[in-house]
Formats: sequence, C-alpha cells, structure tokens
Amino acid sequence: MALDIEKVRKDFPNLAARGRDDKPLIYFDNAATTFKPCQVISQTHHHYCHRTSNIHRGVHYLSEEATAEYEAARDKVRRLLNAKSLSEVVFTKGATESLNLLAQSYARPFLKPGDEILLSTMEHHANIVPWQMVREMTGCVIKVAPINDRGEIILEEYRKLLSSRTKIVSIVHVSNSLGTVNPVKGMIRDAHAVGAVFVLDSAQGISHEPIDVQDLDVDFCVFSGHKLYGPTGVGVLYGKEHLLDSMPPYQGGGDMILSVTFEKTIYNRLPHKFEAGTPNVAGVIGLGASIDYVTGLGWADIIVYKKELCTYGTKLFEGVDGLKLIGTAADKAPIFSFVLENVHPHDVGTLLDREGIAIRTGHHCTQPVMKRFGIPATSRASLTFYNTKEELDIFMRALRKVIGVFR
Ligand code: 7TS
Repeated sequence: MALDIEKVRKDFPNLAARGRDDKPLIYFDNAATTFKPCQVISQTHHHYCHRTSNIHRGVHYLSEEATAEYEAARDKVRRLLNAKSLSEVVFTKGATESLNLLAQSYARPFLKPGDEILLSTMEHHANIVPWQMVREMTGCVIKVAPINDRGEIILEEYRKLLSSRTKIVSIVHVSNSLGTVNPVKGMIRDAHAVGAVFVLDSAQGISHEPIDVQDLDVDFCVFSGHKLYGPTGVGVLYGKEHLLDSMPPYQGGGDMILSVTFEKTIYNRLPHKFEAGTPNVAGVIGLGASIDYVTGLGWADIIVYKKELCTYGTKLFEGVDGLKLIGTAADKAPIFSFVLENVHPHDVGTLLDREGIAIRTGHHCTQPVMKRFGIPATSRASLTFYNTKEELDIFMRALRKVIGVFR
C-alpha cells in the first residue's frame, strides 16, 4: 500500500510551523536534520514526565523501568540493523562521536607508520578529520578514492588503492552533499579481500534504505538518531563483537567498569565498556520510538515514494536555465545540490527563506567535494517522505523568482 502522505504529515507537528514572515513552511533541509513525529516526542516527554531516573544503577521502580526502556531501544537498533547481538550496539552522541570512537579506540592503538586508511572524495568532514588526527598520532597514511563528474566513486580507482597496507576503509553510504548512494556491498567485499576492515558512515544512509549488517558483512556502521526522525544528541556505533572486544574503551567513567581500585580497573562487558557516564536516556528511548515509526510506515513504501520525489525533482531542476546540479549519480537519494550562474548560493538560501523555504547553503562539511567540482558552495534541497511534489512545484516557482532578481 502506498504511503498516505497527508496522514503521515499530520504526525510531524513541525510541518505546521510557519516560516519567515509567517509564510507557510517548506522544509527541504532534511539532510541536516529531520523533523520528529509525535510518537517520538511523546516517548521523550513520557520519560521526563514519568520515568526520570538514571539507568543501570537504581533498584527503585523508575530506574528499573527506564533501564528496561533504554535496553529495549538497543534491541530495536539491533533489529533495525539485523545485528547478531546486543553487545554489538553501542549508544553514542551521534555519527561524529561514533567515528571519533573508532579512530581513537580502533585505529590509534593498532595502526603502524605506513599503514593506510582509505577514504573517498565525498566524505563528510566527520569521516575525514578523526582519521587525520590518528595520522598525526600513528604516522599512518590516508588515501582517497576519487569521484567522477556525476559524483560517483570511481570503482576501478578504489580497487587500485586497496592493498595489503590498507587496514581501514571508511566510506559514506549516502553522500549528504551529492545524494549519491554508494554500492557499498561490493566495496566491502573488495576491502575484505585485502584484509581491511570497513567502516560505513550511514548518517544519511540510515533513513534512505534498510541496512542489514550481516548481509553487507560490514565491520562497523555509524549513524545519528536525529537524521532518522529521532532526537538530537544520540547515535549508534555498530561493530562486530570480536572487533569491539579487541578495542580499549574510548572514555573512562561510571557504568563502563566492573570494579575499580587504585591499582587496577576491570572494564565492563560489551556494549557498556563504551558507554561511560550517564547516557542520553530520553534520547535513546526517543530513537527507539523513531525506529518503531519508520518500520511501522514500511521501508518498501518509503523507498518507492522517495524515488518518485527524486525523479520528479530531478526533471524540474534540469529544466532550469543556468542551473547545474552537483551530483547526478545513477543511484541517488532526493538530495539536490545545485549552483546557479551568477548567483551566490547564500543569496539563493536567503531569498528562498523569505518565501518560507528552508534549504541549506554552503560546503555541507564536504569541502573536498566542493574542490572537486571547482565551486565554493552549493544550495542544497534535501527531501524526505513527508515532502511532496506540490512543495517541489512551489519551490521551483520561488527559485525562478530568485533567478529573476539576478537577471
Ligand atoms: N556523515 C554524514 C554523511 C553526514 O551527512 C553527517 C551530518 C555526519 C556524518 C555527521 O553527523 P552528526 O549527526 O554527528 O553531525 N551531515 C549534515 C548535513 O549534511 N547538514 O548538517 C549536518
């Protein structure tokens, strides 16, 4: 059954908010963060109204209940990713923290001078800078797989860069600035053929298509709750159990230990070894609710509808004189990055904002992508399943008005 978009939209109160100057809001900045459905808001609200307590430590009722809800959310993530066990699901602050955890606890202790980390041109800064920090500390080398003019990784070049020196490959699943969906299953197979571990940055991918970590055979996978219709400040690191087991803790503190003396501390078992301190309890519970929401809508319908939006939007953008889409991969999410002749992206963003339309402008934390295309910035409209073709039509009328101002 197709998605009932009008009904779905009613689940997201923020869609009824007004834009600048009280204009009806069109929210096309979903790659930055998504709106949250009532189901997520009410679960978070319920926690703070009825279950406020710390977890894993109280014998009192509220703490037991909150612990059960927190751990139930872990199982929802496990099922979402089809992970083998709960030990493989670590809660973090977000994709960025998950990548930093991997850099510091997986890469830093194990990499030797001359070992290689392979990235691609289209990585988000969160999947570049943590590895550069490790390079400073270990003397390892960073290699970069190039992309073509459509914004796709050139797979022959990617394979050429893989060798016995490659220890880690860390690649984005869906590019936030190009919309490209990478063929990760084959890329993981290629990385494993040279003995490298594969890190999948699914910050955008998590809301684009279902991820089966066992089918992909991916070693690590990271994402943030807030791009999956969940709260900010919470995210996930999935890791194969034997790999997480081999890693030292990222941070020390409460909850990540079994016993502490001044002579010796024994760390807690997985996944708690990586969850030092009081976590974002309400955030994790909200993330659990967002997973229930998305799976309740059904991936098959979400995928069909987003593809429709992507095809419809691409045609509209391609019909605008003087507009160049940056990112035209064969497999794409409905993320439209574009540049307009003689108009700075920030002006496009500012003028669209006056019409009540929210897009993002800038380099989108992917400066190497901007360099590859020889531009300083793009305007980016990123859509998801609660957006509509009618909104795209209104957007296009507003964009033509912007173009008119500069002609
Ligand atoms: N990786 C990718 C591919 C991303 O798109 C982002 C955030 C991150 C990592 C970092 O996620 P965080 O939740 O830890 O910040 N991308 C964007 C964006 O496109 N606009 O704002 C944030």
